[in-house]
Amino acid sequence: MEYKNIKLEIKDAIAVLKVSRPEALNALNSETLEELKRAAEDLEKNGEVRVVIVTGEGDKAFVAGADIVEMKEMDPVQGMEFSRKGHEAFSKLENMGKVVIAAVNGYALGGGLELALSCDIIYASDKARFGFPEVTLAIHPGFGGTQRTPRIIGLMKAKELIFTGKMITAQEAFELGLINKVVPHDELMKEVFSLAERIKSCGQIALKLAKECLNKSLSLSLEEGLKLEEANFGFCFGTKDQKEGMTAFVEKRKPTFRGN
Ligand code: DAK
Repeated sequence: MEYKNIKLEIKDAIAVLKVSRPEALNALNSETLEELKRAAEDLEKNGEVRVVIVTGEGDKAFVAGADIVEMKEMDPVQGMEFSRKGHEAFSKLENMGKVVIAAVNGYALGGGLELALSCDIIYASDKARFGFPEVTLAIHPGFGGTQRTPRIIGLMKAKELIFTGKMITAQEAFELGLINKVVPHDELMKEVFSLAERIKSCGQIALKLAKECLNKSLSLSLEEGLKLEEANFGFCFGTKDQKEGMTAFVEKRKPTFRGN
């Protein structure tokens, strides 16, 4: 599959999806958003892929936001259309039936932070910087930032980040609960691959169903969420992997999961 602004590499069931517009610090223009959506759809369908890693090209930026040059002349209708494209791409990643890890290698600002927040787990380099600078441009986050951030770190902390547009370090982002882990810059990809390998070795259907339960936990009532958990838990027992996992435990050997 051909892409202009992203690079996609798949090896040993792990896909690395890299946003690649280094001349603009990987800023997201409409074309890149469309490519991200298409890549997420392709990865969902690709039976070879078990875990996806999202990162940015180069040493400086994960994604430095939505493309300001493209946004500059937009009218309200074009602004809404641009926002919709971002929502479609990021929701595909968020709801993909595979675990998606963000490897934040530098600036994750505005749309870049929103991209990371649509991933399941965020590991960041100690050089990474996070923030929502939108209000300094007289707009507000438009790719899910106003909705996902309070769900992840709480309303008050989300308001402070979004109302000030301030940039924070990876350590501060970790302390806010915005990201999972900070690692030395040169070790980021090694750490992320090690995490991906661990997740890759687990039951794929169980991971997919757990992700559905966890994502929906934020919008369902507890009662509805527990019903979904019952159904998905039950579903696991119809898979060959569940039999293999428990048989391997009893036989004191490593399981071999086949994703069925
Ligand atoms: N868009 C376009 N180009 C960008 C860019 C961006 N977001 N960020 C950087 N670049 C370009 C720079 O213009 C520069 O290009 P040249 O001058 O070389 O041609 C090149 O990348 C290198 O950047 P700098 O020279 O500025 O590099 P520095 O190291 O000095 O600074 C920086 C790095 C990340 C601090 C700085 O580049 C910066 O402040 N960038 C902008 C960050 C930003 O404000 N990002 C948030 C964008 S707002 C919505 C939909 C979406 C959104 C909102 C609403 N609706 C439709 C409602 C989302 C909005 C955003 O994400």
